[in-house]
Amino acid sequence: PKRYDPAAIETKWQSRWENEKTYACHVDKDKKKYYVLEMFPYPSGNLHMGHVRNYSIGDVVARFKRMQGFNVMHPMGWDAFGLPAENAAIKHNIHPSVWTHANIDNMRAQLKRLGYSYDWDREVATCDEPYYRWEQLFFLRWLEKGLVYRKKASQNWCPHCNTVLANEQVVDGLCWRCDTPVVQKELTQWFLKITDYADELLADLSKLESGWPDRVLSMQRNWIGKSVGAEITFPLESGEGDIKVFTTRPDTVFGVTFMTLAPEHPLVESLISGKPNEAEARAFIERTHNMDRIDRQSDSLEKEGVFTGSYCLNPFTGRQVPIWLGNFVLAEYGTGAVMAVPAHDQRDFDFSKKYGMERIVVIQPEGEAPLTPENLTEAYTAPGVLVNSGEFDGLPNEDAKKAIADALEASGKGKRTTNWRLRDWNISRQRYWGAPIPVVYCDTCGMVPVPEDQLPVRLPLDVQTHTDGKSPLPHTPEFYNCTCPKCGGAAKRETDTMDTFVESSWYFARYTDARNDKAPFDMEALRYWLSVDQYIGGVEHAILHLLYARFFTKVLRDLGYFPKEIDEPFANLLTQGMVLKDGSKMSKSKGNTVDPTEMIAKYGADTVRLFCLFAAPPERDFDWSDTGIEGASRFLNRIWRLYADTCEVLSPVGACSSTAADATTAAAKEVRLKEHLTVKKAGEDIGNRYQFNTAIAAIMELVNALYLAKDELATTEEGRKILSSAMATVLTLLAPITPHVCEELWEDLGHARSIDQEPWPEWKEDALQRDVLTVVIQINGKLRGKIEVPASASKEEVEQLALTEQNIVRHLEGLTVRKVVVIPGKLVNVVAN
Ligand code: ANZ
Ligand code: ZN
Repeated sequence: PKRYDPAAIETKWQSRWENEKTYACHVDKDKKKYYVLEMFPYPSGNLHMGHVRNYSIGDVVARFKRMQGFNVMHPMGWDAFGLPAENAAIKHNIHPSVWTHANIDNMRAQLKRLGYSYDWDREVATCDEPYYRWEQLFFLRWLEKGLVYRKKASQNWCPHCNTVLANEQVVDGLCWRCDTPVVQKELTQWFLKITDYADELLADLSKLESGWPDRVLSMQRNWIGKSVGAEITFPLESGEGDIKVFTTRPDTVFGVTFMTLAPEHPLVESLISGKPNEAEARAFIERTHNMDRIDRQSDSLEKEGVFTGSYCLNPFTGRQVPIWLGNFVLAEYGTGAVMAVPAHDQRDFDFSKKYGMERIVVIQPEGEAPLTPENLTEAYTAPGVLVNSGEFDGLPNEDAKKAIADALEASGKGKRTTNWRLRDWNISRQRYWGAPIPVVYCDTCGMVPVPEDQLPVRLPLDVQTHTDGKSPLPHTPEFYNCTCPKCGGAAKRETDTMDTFVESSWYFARYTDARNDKAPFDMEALRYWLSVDQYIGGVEHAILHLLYARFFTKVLRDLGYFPKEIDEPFANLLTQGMVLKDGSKMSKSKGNTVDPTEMIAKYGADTVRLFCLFAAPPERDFDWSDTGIEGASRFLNRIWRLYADTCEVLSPVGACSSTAADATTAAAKEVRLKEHLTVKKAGEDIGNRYQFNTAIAAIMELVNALYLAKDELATTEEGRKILSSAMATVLTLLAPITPHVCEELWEDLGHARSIDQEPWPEWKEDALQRDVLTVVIQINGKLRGKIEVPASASKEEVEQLALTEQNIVRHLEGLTVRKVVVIPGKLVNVVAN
């Protein structure tokens, strides 16, 4: 054939795949399905190398599984609502919709130019009404079930983006998008009751243990944050009311020397008012209130507090306990009040040191010098036996937890409880470019859901976008003015839109029947395709996106939209590493990005794909390197040349088609052995562990072996069979990785069928059998020589050959052989003295 011209070959095959809808898939109950999915991109404008790596990994899996005979679904779409579209609208005076769709068109073309085997008929864009309308339907169902509710709450607010941020969108006190310091603001918001599912979300992590990385599982576990303990009631000294605390350590209750309340605690006002340090307390409250909520949870927070002037009483001892306010106590966790035990809790210890509070040791380590308030240098948090604890003295503290909880329940002074770190999900955003929340507000009827037959509530496209970044919806009467569905009177639409994490929580299911305009899903399609067999994406989504998608799966199952048996969305998860440049993350601001389009223009898509897969195992970060991509390009050119050198003598046979009878010479045997070893290794490396890099390395070795043997093999009929088979194997194994060049050479060979239709090759046991084996010889455990023995040789024959080997004979001179151990095919150890 001609010179290797990647661009020409690649565009030829890409248009063929597109015209013939090669990768379209359909439910086929006679075939086993495989659903492989990469996290869909935000249409920011251009693909970056991280995308290319992510999708290249997914594409190898998809193509590999097809070759293994699975009915593969491999879809792609766009996570298309969100803030950057609005920011671009402001900056470039272009409508968010125009900007988004232009970006989608550009990025779709880029994906097609990379030759990914997507079923484009299933493409979805979440900003399009045929997609988000179903989300509004879900919202109505949530309202009916009480799964969504409105609540006034102090929210993280980004003054620059003019929106509420979820806790996880606040990074070190700054907005995750624009790095503006976040402030707190009281707002009425819509919340989804993810906490109703906390138990199941935690318990079902055990179903994912074999398919998800441990790291992600433990991040999810911590985020859900189950804490088992007790609630204890401390009556106020004034006799009016009480304070309830949540503690995981009821065993330390006799060691309480003060109480710490969140400054937002509802009792604070009555506790400080009229007290001598009221002014100081108020100043403290003001200061802490404006602090970032994430900072307040951080271990490195400088603990500060103020005395309220009021006291409560320890329910077990009657001891008077001063009530303080502390900046580290969170209003939304537990009861917003902490019983402080400075001898056994480090935060309380630090606090007591700073403000001079007493410490009482109530847990004593066994068999050690007694701890005293004076010799404590830090809180003692390890197990021990109770002291200074009345009737509970002498109990090991784990037993005391139970005994004290029992006593609390018997006396009515408290109870066992469980707390969760997980909070309900605030899904409302004061943004324009999102799915409208389908409710209206009527002066007479209050909040009224939009009736189902009036859905969708269309996001109006003819709006004036505001240069100050505010949502135009509350300023667009054509949108918000409406009639009340209940009473027919004038009403106003909700102008908040949904968090874009809502759209990405169910897209994987929509792909199963993406064009359905009667219902969000088709039950039969869901039953066939779900769960996703392999999900691939960045570890930055390890908590939120994955948790929300898991939550949605359970909710949609309970609402009857998903099959009952589906309770987890993603059976297997692969979190790929980053593509770095000179050891740091590629970013526009650092000016160290590598543009995939440029690389494709220079080397071709196959080379870019090959490099991304060869550079490192998928979970690991790797550095983009010019020599690396050059190397990948050289390898494909080398295959092309190998083919050009041999094509005259090659016949269009399948992989692993030569037989033992064809292997008449040593060189032929060696090539056939290598061919089958490579098939074995590549299959295992790709199939079991996604170790594409080592699979590729093995294929490279096979290519080297073919270069060495090709001239000799070309001279005989049998040799040509060996060569043809091995060449077919190289192309077949590489087809999922570099599909275009493999298709091209396959076609040039004269095959009628595309290489896509080839089954994944199978190695044969007989081909792995060597005629001659290399055996190493040790004398008293030291390596002294090597021999080649026929594979058929008996232990006795091997021993005989070993003892007559020159070097061995020399080393044994003057010694007596005591024992010879033969490990067939490997080693002979001679014991002599
Ligand atoms: C007394 C005690 C003694 C505690 C001791 C610990 C050790 P996790 O595991 O995270 O659930 N706490 C309770 N509510 C809090 C709030 N709103 N803000 C800050 N801290 C709070 O932690 C539970 C423990 O954190 C509770 O147990 C309480 O301190 C504190 F030797 O109670 B502990
Ligand atoms: Zn009304």
